[in-house]
Amino acid sequence: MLNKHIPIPLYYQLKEKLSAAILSGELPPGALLPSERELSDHYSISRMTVRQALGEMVKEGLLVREQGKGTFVAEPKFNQGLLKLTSFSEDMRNRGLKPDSKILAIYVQDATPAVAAELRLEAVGINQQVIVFERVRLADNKPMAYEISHLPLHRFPELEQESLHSTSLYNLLEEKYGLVIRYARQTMEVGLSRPAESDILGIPAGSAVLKIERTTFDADDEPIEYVKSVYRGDRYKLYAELHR
Ligand code: 16G
Repeated sequence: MLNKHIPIPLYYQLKEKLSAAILSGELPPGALLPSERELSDHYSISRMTVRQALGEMVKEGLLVREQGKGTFVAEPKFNQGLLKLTSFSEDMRNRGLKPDSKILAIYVQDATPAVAAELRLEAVGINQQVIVFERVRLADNKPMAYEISHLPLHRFPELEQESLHSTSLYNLLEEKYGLVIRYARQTMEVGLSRPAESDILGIPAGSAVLKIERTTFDADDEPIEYVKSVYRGDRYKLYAELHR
């Protein structure tokens, strides 16, 4: 029960109780919470107080609201390491999840000036076209990220024919094309999902997302991929080990 005789607000006490139940596993990921009315009856507090506690927990990413269905315990976030160059497939397998992709589109187009600069296609005589892969990345069949990869056509003229369903791009480049993927430069920024991205990722429009841009280089220091990704903010947190 909540204690009305101590100077700790009731909504805060309820939050603490629910958070402790989530942490202990008593309320596991995906569990449906009792309704606002049930919680207010059970704890003898107003529905406003319940709403405040749940609202804050939704904002903090501990709970998710699904319209018409109720409030659920959120899936835990993944720690995404910042120091190793890994593929999505490797990341998911390391977490014991099955990686997969849904291909939304594969096409060849002229590189925009920004993409041409990233992939160093500006030199005279180089084919300025890129192969573009638009993929939804899935973990255990749930959407995690949306990626648009651009690869220089002159390096991979046959790549457009490859079936990338359930296949790792990095694996294909390494195994079939004998490429050595050496390092990448990456920026990450916080953003809000656009309506189309929200539909693809199955999240409400305007949700917090992580926007990542990466240029990947081979052993000769040549750029081989420029990717723009939108990662679900409710499933990822960044992790780094810092030394001094
Ligand atoms: C990661 C990379 C992406 C790369 C993909 C390869 C980021 C932001 N993106 O998702 O650039 O194309 O891995 O994954 O990290 P795959 O080998 O499983 O296709």
